[in-house]
Amino acid sequence: MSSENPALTFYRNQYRPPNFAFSAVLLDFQLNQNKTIVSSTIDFKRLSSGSLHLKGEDLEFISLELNQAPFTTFELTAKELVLHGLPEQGQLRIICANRPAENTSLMGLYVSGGNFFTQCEAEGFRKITYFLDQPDVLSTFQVRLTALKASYPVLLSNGNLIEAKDLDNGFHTALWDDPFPKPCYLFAIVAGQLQALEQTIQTADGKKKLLQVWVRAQDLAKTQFAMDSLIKAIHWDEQRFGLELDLDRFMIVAVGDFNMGAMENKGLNIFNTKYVLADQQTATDTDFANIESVVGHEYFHNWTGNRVTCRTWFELSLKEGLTVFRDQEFSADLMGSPSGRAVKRIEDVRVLRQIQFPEDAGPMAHPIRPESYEEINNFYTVTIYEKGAEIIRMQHTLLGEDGFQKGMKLYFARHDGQAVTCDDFVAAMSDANQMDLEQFKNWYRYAGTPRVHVTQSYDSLKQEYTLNLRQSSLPSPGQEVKPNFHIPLKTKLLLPNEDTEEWLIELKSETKQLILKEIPQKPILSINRDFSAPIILDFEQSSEELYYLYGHDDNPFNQWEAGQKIALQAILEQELPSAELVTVWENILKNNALSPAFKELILTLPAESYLYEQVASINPARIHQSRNDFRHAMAKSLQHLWLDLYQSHCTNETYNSGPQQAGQRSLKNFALHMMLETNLADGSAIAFEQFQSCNNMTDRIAALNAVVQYGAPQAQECLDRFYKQFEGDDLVIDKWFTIQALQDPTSAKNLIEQIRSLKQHPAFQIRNPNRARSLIHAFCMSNLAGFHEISGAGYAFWLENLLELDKINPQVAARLARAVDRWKKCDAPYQELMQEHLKQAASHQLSGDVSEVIHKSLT
Ligand code: B3K
Ligand code: ZN
Repeated sequence: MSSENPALTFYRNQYRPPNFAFSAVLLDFQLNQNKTIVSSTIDFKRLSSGSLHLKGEDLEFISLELNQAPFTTFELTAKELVLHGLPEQGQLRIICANRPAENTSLMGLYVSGGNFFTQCEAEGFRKITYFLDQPDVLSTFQVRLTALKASYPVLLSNGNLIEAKDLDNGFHTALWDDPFPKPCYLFAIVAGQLQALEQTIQTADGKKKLLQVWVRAQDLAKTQFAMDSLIKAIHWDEQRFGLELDLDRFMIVAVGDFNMGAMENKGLNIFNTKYVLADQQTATDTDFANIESVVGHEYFHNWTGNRVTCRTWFELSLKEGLTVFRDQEFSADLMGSPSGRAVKRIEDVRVLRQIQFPEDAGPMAHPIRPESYEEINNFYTVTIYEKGAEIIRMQHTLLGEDGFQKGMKLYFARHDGQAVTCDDFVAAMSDANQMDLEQFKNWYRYAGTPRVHVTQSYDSLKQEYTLNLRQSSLPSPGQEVKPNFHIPLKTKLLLPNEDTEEWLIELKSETKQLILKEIPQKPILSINRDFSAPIILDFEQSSEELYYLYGHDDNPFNQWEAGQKIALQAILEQELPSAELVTVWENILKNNALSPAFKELILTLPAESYLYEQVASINPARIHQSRNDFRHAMAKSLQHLWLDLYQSHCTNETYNSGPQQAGQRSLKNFALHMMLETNLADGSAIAFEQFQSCNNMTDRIAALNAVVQYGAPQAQECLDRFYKQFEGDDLVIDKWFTIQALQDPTSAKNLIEQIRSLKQHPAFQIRNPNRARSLIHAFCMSNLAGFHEISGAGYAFWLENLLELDKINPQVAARLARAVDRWKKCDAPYQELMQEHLKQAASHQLSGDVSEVIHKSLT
């Protein structure tokens, strides 16, 4: 059954090209927090008949002129300014006003920390001025900013600064020019009290480029890592993709109030402070890695997104899937070794399976190129991004690096400066390589995770090995039956004492049988190596074979995967680790050829959200308990190793966040947690000591987390000291809230009451998205056992906060709305309780963002 409300829904097949082109736009801003006046001068040309429909939201209309004379044949509604009877070409001048200080949605022009910022993707430009706010309208922009100099000394926009001067009575003005035609979603301005870290670099063609990272003065000391990441990204894109920076100046600006991670505005990227500011005292190794990857991601958009953009928002994965693939490859290359690359791959697949697989099986499931949406902001999802990246990765696997790069060259040769579709991308890949990718495009059209069922047999007399593959798919919303997918499976038959080759199986029909001859002994199948296809593998491999793979697979991803399967089966059967498993763990931990980072991943158990996907009906408390029991038994069975592991991975080296040191710290801190898990007498004392004496945030937060999670006697003292030490440092105080939001409900007393009182803490600011997410979203979406409390108290907390947030910021609220979307898959009484709370939500006046999620969840 489809859950669409046709009155509110936009459909991909209803696309019509715009009937006007806007060649050049001049925007003039008189910046004032209470009321900013925007005057927009647009050179237009008619492309086809009809009136011109300009979008506009929350604007005060002031005046309209055509060719410098008043224009009166227009209609004004709450969402549109419609101009009738326009000539073939001419110039429009529209003056309107908006109210930045009142804008809590953080879309359009808003104020954060006294400075002005904008966010236009996807449809925020219409909150700044009336415009053809859609990505297939490309114009050159000139932007004049005028403001009081003392309050707003810095005035930034896209492109090059061509004029800056002082005016009378304390005002000043700046004029910016962006030579590249762009859609309005890539427009940005920033104005206020900011300072920049600057560096000039030379690109491969010998040109000098000015790079700047703009932040508040007090944050300047935390910008070097972001700058270094930007420089690495620029060089990497030149070397691996042959793509150069096309502007003389490239700026990153950090803002504390931001709906998502960052935004790729042309030449003026705006970032959540979380993905810019870092030093060893305040940022963890993971924070550093995320900064590197997000800085890379936004920079890579300059080609994949900005130079070639999307024709409509249905094509969002054209730029997002491709750019995530590029940032994943950037981070993997920077890991500097094949084992580092495998660690990165495992981390990416974990995210996919923990977050995207549930989405793909739930009521919000959608293809990476959706056919319809109500609110486009709800489609900035792990499906569009992370599954989108997997679909690019599969093309890379099918074509190889050289073939893929040939496809990219053709894509840019054909489409530079255009707004195009996913079909155009696949056509470039296909044409450059003479490979038929027609069936492959089903990955763009259908939602849901395909399953591949595997059976095998071996005939020792004939020395023949037979492999049978069968693909199948479950229905998704609006898609009952699905065709076959083109599935690339990297495969190898492992034969003890023999070298064998990996090859690629392309499963295109429903079933496929492979008969391999001259196989001297029963092989062990290693399939979907490196997770070459984003599928669920249905393969009942014997435990003997799994253990062999766990011990010997030369593909580190599949080695890790075998261990995950063994643990997963045991946890779901409510069993404890077998003696055999403990021996494998010991061997892995003692194997010096394996990196600490890899060992830590090997020991990390499958996440609860992934376990949820493996059962027919979810009992959150039971899954939590059996996972905890398994972890406890693991800690006990290896307890003779933890202290030594801890000590041998402590380092005196000068801190850096690179993969070697970060891996050592992650394994060391894992061992620390295991010491507390087993109640080893000195575990909490060691944690306390580490908390006090460590020189970096990774170790400090790990120690704090350990004492809090295990309810050690020092927990409250550590929390208090941590708060005092970092009071006023927003990003660190976010961590302080999150640690408490993620406490294990089986050991924390009255967890929901604790969360409620944290909401009353003076440092809690619901209007700040990072802070709201650090407590509310963290509890409802990442503390599954705490949230799914059997009385339904977690759901009541969810509902209150959903309604409160929706009034302030619909996008932040709509993310939270997703917390109960898998209600149908849960046992009683969880299911009924969640449904009841969803119905209650639906009975309120909701934003379009939240309403879409709630109604689709209920269908
Ligand atoms: N393109 C932006 C996301 C905008 C989200 C709008 N709701 C960041 C990124 O993917 O790089
Ligand atoms: Zn992106």
